[in-house]
Amino acid sequence: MAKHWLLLTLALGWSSAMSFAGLGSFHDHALANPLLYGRAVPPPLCNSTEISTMNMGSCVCREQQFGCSSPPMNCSVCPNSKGEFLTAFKNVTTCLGGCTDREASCQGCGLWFHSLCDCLKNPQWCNKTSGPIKKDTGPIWVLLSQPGAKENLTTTNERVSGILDTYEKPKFFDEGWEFSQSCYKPQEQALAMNSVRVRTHEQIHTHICKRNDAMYNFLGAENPNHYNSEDLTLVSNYPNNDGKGTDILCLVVKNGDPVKNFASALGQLFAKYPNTCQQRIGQAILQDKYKNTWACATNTTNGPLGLFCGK
Ligand SMILES: *[C@@H]1O[C@H](CO)[C@@H](O)[C@H](O)[C@H]1NC(C)=O
Ligand SMILES: *[C@@H]1O[C@H](CO)[C@@H](O)[C@H](O)[C@H]1NC(C)=O
Ligand SMILES: *[C@@H]1O[C@H](CO)[C@@H](O)[C@H](O)[C@H]1NC(C)=O
Ligand SMILES: *[C@@H]1O[C@H](CO)[C@@H](O)[C@H](O)[C@H]1NC(C)=O
Ligand SMILES: *[C@@H]1O[C@H](CO)[C@@H](O)[C@H](O)[C@H]1NC(C)=O
Ligand SMILES: *[C@H]1O[C@@H](CO)[C@H](O)[C@@H](O)[C@@H]1NC(C)=O
Repeated sequence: MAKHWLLLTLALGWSSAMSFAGLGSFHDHALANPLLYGRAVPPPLCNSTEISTMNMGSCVCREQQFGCSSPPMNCSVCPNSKGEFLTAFKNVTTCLGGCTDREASCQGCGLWFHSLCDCLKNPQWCNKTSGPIKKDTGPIWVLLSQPGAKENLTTTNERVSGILDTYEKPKFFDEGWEFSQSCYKPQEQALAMNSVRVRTHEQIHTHICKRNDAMYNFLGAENPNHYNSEDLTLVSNYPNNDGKGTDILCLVVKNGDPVKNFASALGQLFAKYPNTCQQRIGQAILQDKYKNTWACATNTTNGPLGLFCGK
């Protein structure tokens, strides 16, 4: 079957082959050719269930998509001081629950249907994982490091949109943050997970970025003894520099050890600040020059990347 598909693709070109499968407009010559008709059906595109179960032996991954064919969503963020819900525009058609098959042609699900799919299908691009890439086993964490990509990310085949999915069942997501810490270089990089408000992909992912030197210097000057390794504590010295008043709240782990409870700590933060705008919360990890590892939540308008990632 794979051979037939290759030959068909070579003979007709991709778009005709797609039409043949009924996925595009129909071409008469495909029907008229008895050799092709009813035989070489191209492999289907991987669906969400196949990706989340790593059951991908007979499907192919989508190319990158742009925009979204169905009307994109305005996802509600949180009420402003007048009680009006604000919205964040997304290239997806559902705001909660991760990527569904109906969103396969949406840019905001490209991380799931294209990047993660490619990674699971091509282990040479996906050679750092928290477990084997094997169908119907439990979910794993993976490092997405496609050759030529301008940034590496970590993600998982557990289908969840992002940060607010992590704290109610924190074990798996605490492990995800640990996995991410095994993928970055703390001497020069930081980790960051965007808020609901600013993220552009609706599949959980952590950015591995060059660290922000201003934050590196700022945290290096903080006294770690004013913090603990369990709870996110308000950094009272942090300048509210986006003009609207924003907070960062951190826990710290000493001696270069990994943070093991970052998703759990987010749940404790929400319990302590029940009125916080959850859709503005982002999370990030950065190690200072004394090898203290700072794990922080932010509620800045533009998310944590601008604060923890540099250029
Ligand atoms: C996903 O694809 C598999 C294999 O083609 C199919 O059996 C399954 O029904 C599909 N799932 C959905 C939800 O369409
Ligand atoms: C949505 O898709 C369009 C078209 O590719 C793109 O220009 C825009 O930046 C995307 N918006 C978001 C929020 O991802
Ligand atoms: C999203 O919001 C924009 C700007 O407020 C509006 O023009 C657009 O119609 C909205 N789209 C949907 C699908 O609600
Ligand atoms: C992992 O993938 C990279 C390319 O992304 C490659 O250079 C490297 O050799 C691979 N390592 C292993 C152990 O396969
Ligand atoms: C991504 O990760 C790979 C494998 O660890 C590494 O070789 C590559 O330099 C990284 N890319 C970036 C942009 O950091
Ligand atoms: C972060 O945002 C500012 C302003 O938008 C609020 O004043 C803070 O209360 C808020 N901090 C938390 C923890 O919710």
